[in-house]
Amino acid sequence: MSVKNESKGLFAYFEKDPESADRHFFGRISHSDRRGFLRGAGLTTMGAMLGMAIPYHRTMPAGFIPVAFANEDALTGKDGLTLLNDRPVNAETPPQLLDDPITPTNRHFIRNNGLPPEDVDPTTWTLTIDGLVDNPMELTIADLKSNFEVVNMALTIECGGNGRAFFDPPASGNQWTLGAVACSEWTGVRLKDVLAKAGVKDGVVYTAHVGADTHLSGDPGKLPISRGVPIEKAMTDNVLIAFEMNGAALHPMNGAPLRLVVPGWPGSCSQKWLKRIWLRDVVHDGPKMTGTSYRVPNRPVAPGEEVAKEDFVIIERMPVKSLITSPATGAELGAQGAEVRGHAWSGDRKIERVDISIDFGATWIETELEAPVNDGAWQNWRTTVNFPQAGYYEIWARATDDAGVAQPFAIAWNPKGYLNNSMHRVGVRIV
Ligand SMILES: Nc1nc2c(c(=O)[nH]1)N[C@H]1C(S)=C(S)[C@@H](COP(=O)(O)O)O[C@H]1N2
Ligand SMILES: [Mo]
Repeated sequence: MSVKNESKGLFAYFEKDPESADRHFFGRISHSDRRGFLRGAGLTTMGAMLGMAIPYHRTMPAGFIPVAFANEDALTGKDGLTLLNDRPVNAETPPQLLDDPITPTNRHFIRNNGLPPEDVDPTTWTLTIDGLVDNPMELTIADLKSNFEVVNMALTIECGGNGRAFFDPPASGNQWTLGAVACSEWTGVRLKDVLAKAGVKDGVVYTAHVGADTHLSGDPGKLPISRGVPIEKAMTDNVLIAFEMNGAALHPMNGAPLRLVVPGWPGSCSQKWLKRIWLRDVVHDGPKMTGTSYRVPNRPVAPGEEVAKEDFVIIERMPVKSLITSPATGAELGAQGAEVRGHAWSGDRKIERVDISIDFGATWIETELEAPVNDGAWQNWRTTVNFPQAGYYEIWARATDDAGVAQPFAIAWNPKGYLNNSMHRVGVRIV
């Protein structure tokens, strides 16, 4: 079923394919001989959405959707996201809905490679730390909270494929435009503190992350995705094992009850529904670590060029980029005093300046740029613009980081459509 660029009502979605809708939104499994009943996490999710328990849930049929949700969007608990794919669920946020300095949970994009787990009870959830450690550990969320310092940090997560939709020739995969990026506030413990307690043995080079989601095939022996990071990255101060998002429980689609957050690196490093971190003496080779996944050619290539597999390298930091969150494309504005604002980020570097242009790049206006609230958070910028006369204008934004690297105008094409950091352009009418 193709649902690209369509935001569907929950009812429409359930009418079309009630069983898969059930599975995706509430984790309910129906069997051919027996109607499945909502239980565990699915029931918790539905209850949370209703704001109360459902006493007669046992007699609620499969594919049933409470009438109280009549006006809910297909993406429950999310507001205004565009659904790019429904199996697995992938949804991005339009730029103008990313206007907040810190991204609210209902505006955080969703990128799933498989089917989210059904049982996400935070009281029984455990995280295993094993592999090349002195003391393998199995920790509950309560253990994490009581044995390690709990920190709050605003951290940017961007999918490696954000911007893929603009590639020509096109690259296969989710056709993300601009909105597979967010900067929420996460509460958790530092990965480095947990690894230090476990005791990192000599010879460790990489982490390996395992989540509780199911492969699309349903095969319990297959992981949908398992990535890792070099141990040096894992031991930095802003890599968190998070159990809260914006001061509340994680959203089920954003990894409840526990996830990694590795800011500035491809979102795929930030394992959701986190169950295990395994330390290895080789570069991790789990699903979506090998081949051409989250990799780019080791040299610039021409659009459409074939690249040998051995010439692909693992993506580490994400490139310098900015987003204009106000005004939105299509806005009608007065000529005087229009505020232009947005965010900028650059892997694990800081942004030094953000400039905008209203004359197709001929001249640039430096904006007021804020410092990040902490290391790993995007930076907010704004300025006020006066337009000389009525008409159509484009506002372009160009961020420059502290290594002096600025965003390009054109996309550096690569076969899998990663790392598109070309400038964001917004078209406005001055009336
Ligand atoms: N277990 C698990 N973790 C995962 C994924 C997944 O499919 N399964 N997707 C990854 C990818 S590719 C991205 S971009 C981020 C997105 O995080 P979000 O869905 O909370 O926005 O989660 C990452 N963590
Ligand atoms: Mo991603």
